[in-house]
Amino acid sequence: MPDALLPEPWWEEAVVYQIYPRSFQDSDGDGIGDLAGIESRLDHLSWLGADALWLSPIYPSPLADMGYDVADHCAVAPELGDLRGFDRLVTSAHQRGQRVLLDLVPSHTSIEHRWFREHPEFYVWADQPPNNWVAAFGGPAWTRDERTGRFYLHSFYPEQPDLDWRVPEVREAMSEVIRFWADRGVDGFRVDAVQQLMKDADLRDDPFATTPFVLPLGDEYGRLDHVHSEAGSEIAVALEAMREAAGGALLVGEVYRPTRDLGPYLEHLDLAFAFELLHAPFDASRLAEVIREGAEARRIAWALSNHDFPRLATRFGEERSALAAMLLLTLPGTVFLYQGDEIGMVDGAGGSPPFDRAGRDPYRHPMQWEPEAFGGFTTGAPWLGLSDPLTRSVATQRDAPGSPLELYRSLIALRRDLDGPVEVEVRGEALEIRRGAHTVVLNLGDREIERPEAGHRVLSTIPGRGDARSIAPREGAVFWDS
Ligand code: TEU
Repeated sequence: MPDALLPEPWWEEAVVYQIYPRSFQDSDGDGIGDLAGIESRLDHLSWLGADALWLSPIYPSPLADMGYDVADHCAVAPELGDLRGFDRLVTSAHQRGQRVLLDLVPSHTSIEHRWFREHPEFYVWADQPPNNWVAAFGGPAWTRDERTGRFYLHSFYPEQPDLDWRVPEVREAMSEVIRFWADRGVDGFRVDAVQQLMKDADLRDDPFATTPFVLPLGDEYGRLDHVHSEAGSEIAVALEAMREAAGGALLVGEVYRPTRDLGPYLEHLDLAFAFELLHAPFDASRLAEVIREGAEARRIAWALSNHDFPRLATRFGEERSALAAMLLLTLPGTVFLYQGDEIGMVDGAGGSPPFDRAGRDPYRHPMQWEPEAFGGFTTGAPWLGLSDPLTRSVATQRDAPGSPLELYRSLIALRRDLDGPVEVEVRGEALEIRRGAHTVVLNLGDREIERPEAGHRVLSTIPGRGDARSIAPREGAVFWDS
């Protein structure tokens, strides 16, 4: 069927809300967020206008990588709930018209997964480390297994051995996982670390990097140019298997590569994140460049933050975060929001000792619902202390003009009226985004600038601007040429 005759997939213009399950809402007072807690907060997503939710991993895990070390792909971690609770959550979300995405972690398992003991042939082994590859968070990518004396490959922590996707039984096992959840009504998957699925068949050394990678990497990882340890040319073999198992369910890839490299992934995945936007400095020319490139690549999932990187409000400060929200939510295509960004949550202190060895606790603090000590997140002792619930919470920002929450909600509502492809232009320090009859002007500079002649202001990041004739320093405004 020609593309034009196909019905638009549900995710085409969707706003997907990322939930970090341990930190969203606790329902039983153990201090850890859980599925029943998430279910009890679904109305927040409806009120905000989100179309779908993505749950970071909910599976049993020894938590070496906070759930991205999966010990059983077809179960729920006991502290988060159980399969019946999961089914209830899916039903409740669907009743509200919300789609549910799970996090699929196909490139590695936990070292405690039964496959590692029962099916060593699912993993990549060598008698001695065969190359210079390093793990994403530092240290060698090969670790000696005490039982066999042989070395296994791990792209991340040593507790996360890499699966070998060249092995047909691995593809079949992971396809079964996909079918298991799709049969339970899941609408799609965010696919973790896709660039690490297929490596060089001959396990050749990575050369030293001569120029910095387009995206930030850990110091040690960034020293090498990952031409052999990542992005293997046979990626289609892995992605085809996933596509076949997923059928029409959404597959959105976390492909940590520059936008220009996404083509081969998008042949099988529906969407891939534009990490260049997430990491772009807040500078009009660079933003214009990454948006144009993403729009050209099509089928891009736009996001400005997630559980791996410093929070938006910490990176940009309050005023510029409002501009960033306006930018994100006026782009065409699928948009992902990370829980807490809608109330301007900032990085917290992290655990002591830290839960995550790579230092990512500060981006994973519990959601702040109420202006009270534990933020309405739990009645017990929170697993990770709250950051600043007395300063920022959903309850105090709801219906408060000028609050980040009100801005997010208005932007999502306005988003429904935006149509047409995106045209971006840089005007001095301002970025202008045109979508059909709407023009978005983000004044990133310190000087007042002229507003577009036609149309009137329908939304501003600064309350009380009415239809003022100029655009204030660091104001973002949307104009509608009716
Ligand atoms: O992240 C892996 C990933 O590809 C990058 O986002 C990573 O930050 C990059 O390689 C920088 O070196 C995913 C999850 O989002 C993360 O939380 C997990 O720790 C990781 O996979 C391993 O499963």
